[in-house]
Amino acid sequence: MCLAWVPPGDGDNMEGSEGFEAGRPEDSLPPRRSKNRKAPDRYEDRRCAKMSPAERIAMVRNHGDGMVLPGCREGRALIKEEEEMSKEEILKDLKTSVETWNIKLAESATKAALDAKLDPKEIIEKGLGAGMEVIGEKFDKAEIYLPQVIAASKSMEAALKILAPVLQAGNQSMRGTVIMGTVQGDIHEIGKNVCCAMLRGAGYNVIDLGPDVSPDEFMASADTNKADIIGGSALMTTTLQVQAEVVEAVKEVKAPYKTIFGGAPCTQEWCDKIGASGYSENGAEIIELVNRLMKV
Ligand code: B12
Repeated sequence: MCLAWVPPGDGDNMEGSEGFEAGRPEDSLPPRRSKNRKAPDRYEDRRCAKMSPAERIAMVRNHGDGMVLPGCREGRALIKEEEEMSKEEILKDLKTSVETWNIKLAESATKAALDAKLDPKEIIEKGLGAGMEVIGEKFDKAEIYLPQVIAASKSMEAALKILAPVLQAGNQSMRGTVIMGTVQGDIHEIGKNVCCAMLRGAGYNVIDLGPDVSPDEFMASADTNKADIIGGSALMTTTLQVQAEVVEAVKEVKAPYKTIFGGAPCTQEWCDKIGASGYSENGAEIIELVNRLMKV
């Protein structure tokens, strides 16, 4: 009796299906049966090897992880590749949206990035932030002017608005309170907003005082909110000095607040010099910095 032929819906163990497909007479043992796998799946398995990459992707997508054939495994690899590609494309769109001050693209690319489960940190740093870097360079070379920079920052802000609730979700237990603001005389807010979003995402209660914040305003808010840390952003060499004044204000009344600073002209050396508690170069590192200061 030859048991080599297995009708669709009866055989299993489909790894290397050639024997199965050809129905070799020497395969005299009945194929192993599995109660877990449904007949139509096995039928699809056999078809898998003959499919185009696109068909394999569709097949694996329709069947989840139930597939075992090499052809279908390849389908999974193709899906991964496709996802990687679309991730790269989304990051590129995010960067382009800021670079070309396209608010609609910034919003749609941010939503697409969240749908594709990109890490908000990556969305900000590798996508939107990369676009803002280009804007900064072009502005420095006088290739673009203030109106374009304002337009670019509006795109960035529109995207950050979409990310804010996502960053805050799931972080009910607050790790500490941080007062953030851009120092007096300085209206640059984008970097400070990025830092606020990052810290909120990391579970901190962030009170954002906005731009142009005086040392007294920082102190008053820290007292009212029983803050742990005061963070001040300065984007201009002329406003850097206000960071030193914030440290002085804290020291003057021996307040327990730690002070952290950042912004393009700010450096670790400057922060050491003025006696600040910490410095971070970007929004990703600010989380580590604050965790360290809070001993989290
Ligand atoms: C966008 C921008 C603007 C926008 C700001 C829009 C807004 N809502 O914020 C607008 C068009 C309004 C603007 C106005 C002006 N700008 Co302007 N602007 C810029 C530009 C191009 C980009 C800044 C930016 O947003 N970067 C992107 C963010 C994500 O990066 P970031 O700010 O560095 O923040 C990161 C880190 O620094 C760090 N960080 C930031 N803050 C903090 C805080 C803490 C606590 C920590 C720990 C870390 C941290 O983390 C952030 C995230 O990664 C810079 C050029 C540049 N290369 O920086 C010039 C620049 C800062 N501007 C400049 C100038 C001169 C001006 C104006 C005076 C121009 C004018 N003639 O009116 C006015 C400022 C008026 C004022 N009183 O403030 C100069 C400053 C020169 C200097 N060294 O003093 C620069 C450097 C341009 C240049 N090369 O001349 N500007």
